[in-house]
Amino acid sequence: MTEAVRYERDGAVAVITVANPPVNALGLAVRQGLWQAIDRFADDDAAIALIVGEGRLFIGGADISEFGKPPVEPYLPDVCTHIERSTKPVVAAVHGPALGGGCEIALGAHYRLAIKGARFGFPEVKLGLIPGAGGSQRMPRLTGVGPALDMMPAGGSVTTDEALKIGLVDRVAEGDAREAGLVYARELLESGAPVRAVGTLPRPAHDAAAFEAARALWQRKSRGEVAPLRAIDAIEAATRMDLDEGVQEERRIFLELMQTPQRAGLIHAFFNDRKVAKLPEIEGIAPRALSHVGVIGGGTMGAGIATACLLSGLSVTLVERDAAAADKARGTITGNLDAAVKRGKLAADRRDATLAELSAVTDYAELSDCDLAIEAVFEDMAVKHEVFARLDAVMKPGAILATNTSYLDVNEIAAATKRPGDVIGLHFFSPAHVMKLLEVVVADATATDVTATAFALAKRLGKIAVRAGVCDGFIGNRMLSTYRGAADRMILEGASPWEIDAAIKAFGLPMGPFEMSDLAGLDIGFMTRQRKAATRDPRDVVPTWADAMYHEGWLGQKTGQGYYVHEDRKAKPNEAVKPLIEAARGDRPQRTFTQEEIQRTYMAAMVNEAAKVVGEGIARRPLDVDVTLLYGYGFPRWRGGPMKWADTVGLPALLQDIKEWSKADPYFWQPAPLLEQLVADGRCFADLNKEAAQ
Ligand code: 3H9
Repeated sequence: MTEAVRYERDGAVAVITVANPPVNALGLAVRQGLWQAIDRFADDDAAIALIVGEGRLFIGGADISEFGKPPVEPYLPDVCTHIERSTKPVVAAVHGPALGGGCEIALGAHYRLAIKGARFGFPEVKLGLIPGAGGSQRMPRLTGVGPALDMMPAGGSVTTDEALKIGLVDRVAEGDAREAGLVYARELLESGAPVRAVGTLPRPAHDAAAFEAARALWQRKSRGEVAPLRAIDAIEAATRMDLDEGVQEERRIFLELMQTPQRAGLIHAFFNDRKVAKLPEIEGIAPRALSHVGVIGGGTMGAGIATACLLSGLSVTLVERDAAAADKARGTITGNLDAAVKRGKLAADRRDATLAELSAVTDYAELSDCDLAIEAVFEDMAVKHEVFARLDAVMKPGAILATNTSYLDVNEIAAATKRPGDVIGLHFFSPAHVMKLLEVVVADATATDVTATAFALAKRLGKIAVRAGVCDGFIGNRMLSTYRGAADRMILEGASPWEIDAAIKAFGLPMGPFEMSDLAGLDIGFMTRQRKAATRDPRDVVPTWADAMYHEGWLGQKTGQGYYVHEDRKAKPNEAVKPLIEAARGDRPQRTFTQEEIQRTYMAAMVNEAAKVVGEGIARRPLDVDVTLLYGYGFPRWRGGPMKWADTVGLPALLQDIKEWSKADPYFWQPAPLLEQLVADGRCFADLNKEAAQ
């Protein structure tokens, strides 16, 4: 037996314990251990076996860190079959999550007991895969194809009660998995319960309409992602094939998906979600205590931040300039909380108590008790200075003063206080109670425990925090302004906004840059251009047609027209924009763009700016850029992020394109020094991520 699996006897019951912290993943040692345990069970006189997981969960699935490497025997599908073919009954007692391979081990057993609070799920598609150890074949045999079609293409899970209802488990119990499992196993023994292999159950009925509906749904929803549709194929195989053949077909699809860049991108994203908060500078640093948060400004952003804090159990004092504005902010937050109840994010019976934790006031003095204040007022340095001076005067010693600015210099804001060490940027994304990203902008003087507190706050709010340094736009908005610039240049050269939007959506983003302008409001871009006008390099390109649209009052969705005419929730290209673009193009030579050229130009601009962001230390690692774009800008997760995409297409080819384009536009297409360095050294962004982890 390996150390990762223990075998012991409790009377007639052989207890097989998977003990592979932190999540009992089914790595080689566990697979070997389970195989040997089943052999030992066959050889000794125990009458029934019980499989349990040690620690806080049953089994978190296959060992993801082994993916991409050559598989080593015993393979997981064979382990599950080995369990199922035991000639004496095997029971699985599941507590906490049983995910992917974990669920498949339970399905290999003959009886399944769920401890209240357990969850059964198949998250494989979130890793670009499908269940690969018989799950797509055994679950439909137990539950019919409907529940499998609901769960597997979505990467979803069910609670114990739901699992019982659909027949995935036989019984639900409370308490300790081992104890409850022993009781159940003994009961089965006493009743003479036979071996009952799921794999020998008849094939599930083929419900053509259900498959058609599932395919239509996932063709629409998956936006280029292949795994959800392949999961449906695997489930369908269960209706046509016997178990062994079906398991082989499932394995074939699984191994095929294992070779795809989508699988690599999604697994890159999975590990980055966890690595992004691992920063040497805050390791072992205790965060400051947080229970009461002040929010300054009750507009969309301030109200969203207040909502996010309330939803995570913090008390909030929101300051507005007068009673009417404070009332309005309270109204917005109340609406947000009601929407959270509807979306199942807040229990209906917690709604009033949550709202009671909010006070909307007009006097800064009421912030004196707050542990943290987050400013979300107008983006103007003079206004920020005034707010921070007032905060400095009223906040208690040790309190953190944060700004939600999306581009202003946090060092300059900190200078308005006598405690720059307590000042940090917390850049939320709108709507702040929904969007997952939080850019933590660490200024020159920010104390490390303030940074640690920002990361702890993000975790509490259920957000993903990325560390950023100070520069105009930090990581995300700085990159946005560059790739947006590439789109504007393509327009001047002959592409239409609608072609660009279509190409970017085909790449996998939910929206193109011009749809985004319409959503955000064209006034936002106009203001940014105004702000930058004084310092703009004369070689830079200004989208004069967008200025003209602003002056026409075409601000996008809120005025009914922008790049699109918005009517009845439908958007169609706004033909009236064409003459404005023609005027801006003047007598520039025009050309056509293929979708691929548009995507490559846009992406090259994004990656080149990102390489500057990393090279200057604004982002610590390429993975910080990837996480920022995934969670704040809708970058398709299955591509892993722009840096992962760049590694996949190859940095030398990308640099070559940039150098080629720089002949015509040397100002915009300045290759990032880091990109040139990596190409010269024959390295890639993944190498930088690895070095940072050492
Ligand atoms: C599969 O099963 C395929 C099969 O169908 C067929 C195969 C042939 N492997 O998330 P946490 C690490 S596909 C390796 O912070 P939590 C994680 O990186 C798999 N490592 O904990 C982290 O490491 P570190 C299907 C894993 O309590 C540490 O464990 N399964 C794995 O918040 C703690 O993780 C999944 O997709 C793994 N499977 O949440 C489940 N899982 O400390 C993926 C975690 O170095 N996992 N790690 O940063 C999860 O959803 C959550 O981790 C879980 C625990 C809910 C289990």
